[in-house]
Amino acid sequence: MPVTNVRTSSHLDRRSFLKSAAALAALGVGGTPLFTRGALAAAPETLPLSASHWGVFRARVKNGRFEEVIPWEGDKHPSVMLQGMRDSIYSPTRIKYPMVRRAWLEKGPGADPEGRGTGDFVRVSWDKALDLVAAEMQRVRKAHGNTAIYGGSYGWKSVGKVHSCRVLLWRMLKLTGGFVSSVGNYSNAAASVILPHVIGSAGVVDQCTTYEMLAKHCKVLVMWGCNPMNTSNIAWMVPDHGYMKHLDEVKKAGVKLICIDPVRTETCQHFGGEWVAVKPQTDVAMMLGIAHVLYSEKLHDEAFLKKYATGFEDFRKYLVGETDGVAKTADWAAAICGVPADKLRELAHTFAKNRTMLSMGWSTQRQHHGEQPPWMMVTLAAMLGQIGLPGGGFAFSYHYNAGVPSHNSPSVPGMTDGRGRSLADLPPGCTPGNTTSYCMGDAGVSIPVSRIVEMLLNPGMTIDFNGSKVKYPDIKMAFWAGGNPFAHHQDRNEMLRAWRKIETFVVNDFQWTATARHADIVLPVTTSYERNDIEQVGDFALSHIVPMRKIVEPLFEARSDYDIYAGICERLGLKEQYTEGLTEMDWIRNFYEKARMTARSKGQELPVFNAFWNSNDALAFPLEKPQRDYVSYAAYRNDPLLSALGTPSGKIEIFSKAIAKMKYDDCPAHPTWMEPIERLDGPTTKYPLHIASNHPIYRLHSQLCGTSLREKYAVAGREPCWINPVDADKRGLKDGDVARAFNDRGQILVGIKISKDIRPGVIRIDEGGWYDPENPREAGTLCRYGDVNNLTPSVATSKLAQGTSGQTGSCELEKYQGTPPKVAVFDEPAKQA
Ligand code: PGD
Ligand code: PGD
Ligand code: 6MO
Repeated sequence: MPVTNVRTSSHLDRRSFLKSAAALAALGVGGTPLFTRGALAAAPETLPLSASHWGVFRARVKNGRFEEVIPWEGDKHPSVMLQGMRDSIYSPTRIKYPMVRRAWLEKGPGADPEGRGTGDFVRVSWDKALDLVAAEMQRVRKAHGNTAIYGGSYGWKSVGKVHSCRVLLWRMLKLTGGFVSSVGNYSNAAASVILPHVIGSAGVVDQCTTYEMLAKHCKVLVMWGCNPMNTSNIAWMVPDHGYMKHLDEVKKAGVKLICIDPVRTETCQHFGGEWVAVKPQTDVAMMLGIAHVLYSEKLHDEAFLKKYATGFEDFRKYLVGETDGVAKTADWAAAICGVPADKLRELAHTFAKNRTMLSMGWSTQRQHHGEQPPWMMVTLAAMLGQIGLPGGGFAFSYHYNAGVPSHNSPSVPGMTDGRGRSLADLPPGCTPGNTTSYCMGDAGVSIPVSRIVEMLLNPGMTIDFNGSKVKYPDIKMAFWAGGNPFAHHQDRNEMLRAWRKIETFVVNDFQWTATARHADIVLPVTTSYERNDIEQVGDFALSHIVPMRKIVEPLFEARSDYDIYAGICERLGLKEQYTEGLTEMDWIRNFYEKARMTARSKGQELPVFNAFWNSNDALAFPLEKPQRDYVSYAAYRNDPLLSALGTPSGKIEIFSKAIAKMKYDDCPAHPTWMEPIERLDGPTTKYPLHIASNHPIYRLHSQLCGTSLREKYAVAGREPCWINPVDADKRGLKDGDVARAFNDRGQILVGIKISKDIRPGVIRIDEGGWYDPENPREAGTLCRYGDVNNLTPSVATSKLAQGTSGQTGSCELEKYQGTPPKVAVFDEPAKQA
């Protein structure tokens, strides 16, 4: 295989790094030079290097066509998802031309909103499409103001510092007047709002104690709804997949793995871990049961709680039932969580007697009252008293590539939405640094991101949000780039009805997702393989800077988001301000040069831009001992005064006065078990099966659903539904059957996959399946492919975080009788003219 001999940072220890540094110094480069060895000899141009959410790769190109994906030599565990990438360029789901929904084009904004999703589009020229968008933005702003345009545009887009389409959209919307934006995310909204009250930081994207330290010191690693072997396959930037090697080191060291999860995960199976099949959404009760054992058997660390935490006494009263008359004993917990009381007692003893790391993923906080599980886990870890010790404590990001040590590298800046604009670009009357919403360019309104449907349905309504109030604006126009709300948002049918209130919906994408199909104006964009960019490798590893080289010329009439917004700005006389006169390559060079300056302040000398770019190779950075030996909260443990936490008390807050002051009925001032609206065997739950809508193994959400990768997992052409044999037998279901999953919110078809690796009473239908309505005009219609968000509720986690509860929800399942309808969402829309 004609590959460049790249030395990855994971192989570049300090000694060899210094050796290669010396070699480069001999070439006359000043400072500490940084380059992979192979980079000095230019790699063959026929294998351009680029990067994606699935990893760094090389592309074999023949006659202008991307023929083969070759995983990068530096990626020791390349993701199978890389093999789906190519198809997103060439599959029938590719959007070829600018399209406008016929009713909108002929009758104007707001016409026949029920017709969205019927696929009745008219092809228009780029000039016409951009004229229409620019004019519609002006019409809406003039008639209703900037707060009538929603541009929150949540989504995972593609990687790359320049073509960050969501930021590019904001840049355009700010420059042209302003818009309503969003705060938070669908991933970890509840945890990232509660944890600052508890530990003084968002926690969810904090580096964790390195795997190397776990291998040395940890005895018990608890994966609490946490499956790194699936979810660390991808990254927000570019995954390094270094976790796999490290996980194996932990396994080899003999660390005991306990997986508390309704699914026996890949991680659990790989480790030969112990599977504790908890009932979903009952983790807080389970943890309270364990906490009660610790407390009643005096296994908790009083000295730690006294020195490093506040509020244990208030929590203790709740734990033993002094406040509500219910002692949260192991027996009490077992009746709720389905794990026998003896097992809870055993877990309490195991945790207390061994160096234990409690590692939680994010599914448990994407649930009704999702603020409570992370808070309770910190409380449990505080009771165990091992926080800040090597191999002990709690963590919220092992499933997200953390634990892999961070390299010493500069950060590469990316496109901004215009906050840093120059004086000449500021609106009249503004000076730099003036942060009023007018000068900042937005409309001064941001909603918690998952409240979009509630906002559309309730203009003028005021909601609580983490101690503040948010008033919903009245939205007439929405613009989306880089996200798929018709996959990611909950309660699809409620959403469909709400969307009818929008007069104009513009979507930029390269594939006919359900979102694009429900748009009024569809603008075809380039994939990241059809443009140049730059990115960093490893969200935590930060091991390389990678040139993302264009692999093929844009197909059909696709344009980059950057060019599209520049075209809209041109129509409004703002093109120069938008582009600052810079081309794609100018921006890439600019961002690289800024990283080069930052590196200099670290005593590192990066190659000049042309050398970097033309090397067709990734630039590697060194790994140093302090990063390899990182132990989370060690600084706090060593000096709680000097390294005080960012909470009001400077300590871990088991009771939060700040939250107490908010007086929310759904988020009390200490971790509390509260019944969710629905749960398995819940007191008021109507449907018998809990739906785990996990993150897919062969997709990133909905990305790659429209590709040939589907052949690896689809069952009878539908999204798979994992079900325990006990539940399948009860319903007469067999492997490979098509079944209808339904509840009061919606109905979908799925393909049955019987597995003992899922707990009885729980089915698993992964999020991100493309929504394929049988009759798009009718809310509640059957989804033919299996978009699980037809079944999930849109209820917020609580007034505190207003996060999504996508992992809440229950349904029933029945064998589909007759011939199932054909799946149509992976073909081009029906009536393009
Ligand atoms: P993606 O499929 O990544 O999903 O939801 P998100 O909307 O992020 O969508 C990205 C879209 O951007 C794709 O349509 C892709 O084609 C497009 N795109 C990619 N690159 C570009 C580009 O350069 N330009 C433009 N214009 N478009 C581009 C994810 C969200 O789903 C998240 S993060 C989570 S954590 C949630 N998880 C769950 C869950 O656990 N359970 C349920 N029930 N629901 C969930 N939804 C949430
Ligand atoms: P999930 O798959 O939703 O992933 O990471 P997150 O950790 O949220 O859930 C993890 C585990 O929790 C699963 O094994 C599930 O069975 C278990 N679980 C579900 N409900 C419960 C419960 O009530 N209690 C307990 N104890 N366990 C439960 C999400 C993260 O993954 C995010 S936010 C994004 S945006 C990325 N998305 C993807 C992706 O789409 N595809 C892949 N391959 N990888 C991803 N990584 C990221
Ligand atoms: Mo997410």
